Amino acid sequence: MSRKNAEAQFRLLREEWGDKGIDLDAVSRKCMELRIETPSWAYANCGTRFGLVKDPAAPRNAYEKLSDGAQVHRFTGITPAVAVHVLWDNVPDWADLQKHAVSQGIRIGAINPNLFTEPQYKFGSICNADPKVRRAAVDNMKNSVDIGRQVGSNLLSLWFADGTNYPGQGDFRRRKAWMEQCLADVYAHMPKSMRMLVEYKFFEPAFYHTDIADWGISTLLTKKLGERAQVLVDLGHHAHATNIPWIVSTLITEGKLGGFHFNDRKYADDDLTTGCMNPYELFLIFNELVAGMEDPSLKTDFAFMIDEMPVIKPRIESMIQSAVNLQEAYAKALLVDRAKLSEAQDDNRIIDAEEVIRAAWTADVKPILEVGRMRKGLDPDPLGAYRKSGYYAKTLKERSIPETSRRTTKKRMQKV
Ligand code: AFD
Ligand code: MN
Ligand code: MN
Repeated sequence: MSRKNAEAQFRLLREEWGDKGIDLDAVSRKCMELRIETPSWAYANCGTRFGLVKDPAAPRNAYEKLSDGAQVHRFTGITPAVAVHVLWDNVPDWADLQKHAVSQGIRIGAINPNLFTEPQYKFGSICNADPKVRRAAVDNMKNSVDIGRQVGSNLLSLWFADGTNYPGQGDFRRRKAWMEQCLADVYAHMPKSMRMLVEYKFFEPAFYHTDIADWGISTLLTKKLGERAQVLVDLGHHAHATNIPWIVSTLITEGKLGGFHFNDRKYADDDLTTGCMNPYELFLIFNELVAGMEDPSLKTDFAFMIDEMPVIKPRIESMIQSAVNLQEAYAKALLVDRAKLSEAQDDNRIIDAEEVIRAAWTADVKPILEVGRMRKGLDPDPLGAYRKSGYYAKTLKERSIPETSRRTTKKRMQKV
């Protein structure tokens, strides 16, 4: 839509929603105040267990991943941080990597230790029967805490693949005790400014049981650890038909909603573009978040992160899509007339209550976001603006140099 049309549409919408007591200028401003982290691993060559899908322009190291991540923020204005995965993004000097990130207009976000790739974790990390492996996992997490200190990141994001594939393989009670001990050890190592987010996942890679399988165990663990341990909700980590908006609302009331790994899925943990399959559920999640944020008695410092593997999509474009889909869900949730909703709920007027939700869900929020971007000096169409920037062609040329000379580049990069 042209800038002029966007502004004209916005004026009409502002009148319509103004009559309902909703300030569209504030909605537009809040949508540009969203802060979402994109994951470094989304930019790199990635794949499925059936093979790697290579993009000749894919970043070759953590520096280039952050440069790519910076493009998403450059055009959306709402993704100022990139989460790192310590094993996959390892660099000799993390402070130097942070300097590079800042030079690109972003910063390093959540620190993700890797507790599942190395062979030593074959039978688990913090639930491994071998105390030496549990020790290695704890040291790995403490190292991530120290990296967080170095780069000024206050988020330690933990996901464990620990579980078993067969009945009888593991002792559930002992595994839970080991887990609690290891996490308490790491929690004590964190500076007061840091939060630990404990992510659950109901299956995969373990196929009989997963030690941190659902929001219940994550809540039990984080309640025992303390205030600065909270639950991380990854949208792809639930059995089908789970009511995630209800989980989100329940965690908010307990002060235990630490944040999200946003993505979408058709079947399992597919890590597809956020909002591509079930945008209504995403909106209903944001409806609970906005209701929580509007309640002064609740602590609502949520860490919004994307966790996706855009295997067959151009990676930067896919991240821009996800960021925009999140922004749209948030804009719609801000349009919910909460007073009207609550009255209808109290009177059991089910259809009226649903119609309040649907009025927000069916609103065209594009002009609200476009005007929000223009007011920040951004192009109203982030995807189109990125495509016109020529960034992909530039990196394709720089990075897809023939194998022979690539070695020198790699050596040069290692000197960095
Ligand atoms: C995998 C896991 C989990 C974790 C992510 C990054 O399923 O979502 O957060 O890797 O470590 O997707
Ligand atoms: Mn995740
Ligand atoms: Mn996952």
